[in-house]
Amino acid sequence: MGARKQDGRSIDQRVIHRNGGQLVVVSNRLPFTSERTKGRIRFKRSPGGLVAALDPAMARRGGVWVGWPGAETEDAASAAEMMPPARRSDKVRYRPVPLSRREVASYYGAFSNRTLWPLLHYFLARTEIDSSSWEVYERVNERFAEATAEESTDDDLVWVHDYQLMRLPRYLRRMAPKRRVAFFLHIPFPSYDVFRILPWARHLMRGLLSCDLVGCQSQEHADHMTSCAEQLLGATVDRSRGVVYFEGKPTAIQAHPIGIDYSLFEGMAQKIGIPQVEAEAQVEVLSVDRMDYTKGILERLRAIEVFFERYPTYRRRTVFTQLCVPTRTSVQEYQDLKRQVDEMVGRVNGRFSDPTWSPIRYLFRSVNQRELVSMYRTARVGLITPLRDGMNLVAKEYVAAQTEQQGVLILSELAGAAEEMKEAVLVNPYDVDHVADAIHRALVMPEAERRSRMVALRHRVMTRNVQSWVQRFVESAEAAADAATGSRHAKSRTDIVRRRLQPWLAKRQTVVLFFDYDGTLTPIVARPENAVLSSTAKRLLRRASRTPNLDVVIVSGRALADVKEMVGIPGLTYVGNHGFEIEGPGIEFRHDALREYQAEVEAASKELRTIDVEGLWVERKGATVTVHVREVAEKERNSSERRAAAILRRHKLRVTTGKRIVEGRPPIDWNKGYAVLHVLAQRHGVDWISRARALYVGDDVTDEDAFRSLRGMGRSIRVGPATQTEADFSVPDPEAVVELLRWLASGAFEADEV
Ligand code: ADQ
Repeated sequence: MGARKQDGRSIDQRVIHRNGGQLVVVSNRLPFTSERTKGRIRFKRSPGGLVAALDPAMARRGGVWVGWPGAETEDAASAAEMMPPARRSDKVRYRPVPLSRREVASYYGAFSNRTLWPLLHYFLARTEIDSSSWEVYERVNERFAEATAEESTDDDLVWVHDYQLMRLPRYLRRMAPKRRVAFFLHIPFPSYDVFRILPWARHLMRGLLSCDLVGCQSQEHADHMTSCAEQLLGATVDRSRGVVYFEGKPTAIQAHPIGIDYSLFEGMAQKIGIPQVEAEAQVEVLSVDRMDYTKGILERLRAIEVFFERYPTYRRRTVFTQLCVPTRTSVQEYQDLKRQVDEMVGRVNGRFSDPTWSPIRYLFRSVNQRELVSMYRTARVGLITPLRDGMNLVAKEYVAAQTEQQGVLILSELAGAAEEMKEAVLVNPYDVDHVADAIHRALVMPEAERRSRMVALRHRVMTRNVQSWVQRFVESAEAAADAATGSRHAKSRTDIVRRRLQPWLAKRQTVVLFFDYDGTLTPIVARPENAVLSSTAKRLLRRASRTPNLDVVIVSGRALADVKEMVGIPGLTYVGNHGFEIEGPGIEFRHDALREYQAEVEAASKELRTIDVEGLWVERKGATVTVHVREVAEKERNSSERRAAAILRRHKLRVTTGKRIVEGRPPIDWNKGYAVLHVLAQRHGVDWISRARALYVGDDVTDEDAFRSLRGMGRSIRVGPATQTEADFSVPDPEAVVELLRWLASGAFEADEV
């Protein structure tokens, strides 16, 4: 792509941001919509909150914007025609993604707007389930991903927007595994019980979890998304950090409430000045929405009707302005809604109007920003009552334009904005009686109360503006992308395990820690005698042995004497020979099989020593014997293992294979798991479970027996890549075990917080 990208872009269009890469925004719509009328192409600003928020931020920052130009086109060439001519001053370069008539109908009209939109807004009865539109959604998302892959490099940050493109990150990750990808959902994310209704819920979740960061409008939406990841895909969740691990990769899920360009709205409001305010004095209560059923327009009109019934003194003195911007006009539901709103306005006006006054002024059109601000400025009450909304920018714009701090904001508690705008008069939009009373309360609210509420609201909208939203989101996305690559991953795994264990460990007086030796406390090395404990691990084990209420047990396949010598710390309990020998304070145990099978093990060892293969050697360990093949040439290794196993079987020993070793032990039901339970009962009584917590850390297949024995009673950690294991948790390597040991030895798990 390099050449094309360099060729197609002049220097002033290549705007570099902090990390050397550029911001590549991807959204369904480009910020303008092209229309072909009478052979000429006209460009209009795209409606809606996403463009209202991002367009000014991108214009300042620069970058690339990938999206659909708005007209149905069958190929890339005609899509390019639908683009406005580039100006040298533009900091943003646009990459059009063409959509055919059928794609617009299925991907946009059907799956995005008749399946996802209603379901994510909790309008279950309006949700349509149709697998053919899902297939088109998939294909279009893949095409957007292709265009995005072409327009970006691994230094860039790709920022995907909204519900139309939830599958895009999955495709992009496949095409460009190292791309830094973040996603922002502008609309609500519902609870698990609602989201699971979608037959494609898991696919969509996988799409989101291909990102480094997913941002939501509120903490509530982020919490819902996190539990969906956990319940639908079995992802591991670290709630305190807001990170989900899926397919070995972390995704941060965070709340990033969107803001507005505060200074733009405030500046325009100041310029408009007082005389025009007086000219527009009739306007008292204002509502501004896209014409959408989620915005609660019908319920609001009903509340206005109730208001005039209950409070007749406001007749002739109060005017409600309902400004609606047309959207999705090709979708049937939206045509139906428009008809219902028209009828309802007609009915209420017909009922209350007199020759000089009508209660509702209804405008169904887009107005320019100056007109809009002028209306915000003069309205005594901003009546914003969506039935469900991701955020709702109108509420924030109204507040920003209230430079005289005279107005009152009535806001639906079901809008994301309510999480931040607590000083508004909050209402349940379905409760029309309550809304009618709230309008009355707003109109009679004393000036002092109006001012103090408005000052607090304005301050928050000013500080949490769209510029700081972009900045914070981009920084968080970069941090999340860094965390997803490299060593920080291992550290965060250990942290997760710590955080999950802490409350559990803290519930009992005593904690019994079982550590396997080779591969757990030390890295695996070619010869067992070289597997020496690091000085840090040794120091920490010594410290753990002195920590009150900690009981440390070392469990090994080595002979008891051998493991005791390797660790060399007195006062610990040592389990050798896979559990056949145990020694520690108050325990002296040798399994009977040691004596019974001694002769067989001896004979097998002798025969094994006759295998003449370079690098193979035999270790005799009391009741067991181990054949080491790590140093055998690769091509001979498998056949040597097979020969050793055959000899052991001939001597009626049970064979286990581990990391380049073959072991023979007495064929009886005894293993590390039984030994662990024996130690617990001996040291802490058969009812140990009421007094002690048992935690086992191991890396080997023979440790799986211990994981199994402790299931439901204790906890276990597998060291190494998360393969098939019975363990509850996994950490990557012995270094991570040392980190855990550092924490455990300090006794810190007794504290409330890690
Ligand atoms: P929307 O559902 O489009 O956005 P909203 O946040 O209210 O909702 O934004 C609407 C925008 O359109 C505002 O900037 C408003 O000024 C403008 N607008 C509305 N009517 C207009 C008219 N008649 N003329 C001109 N402009 C008009 C989605 C989510 C929201 C979320 C935003 C941003 O549904 O919950 O707040 O994205 O993330």
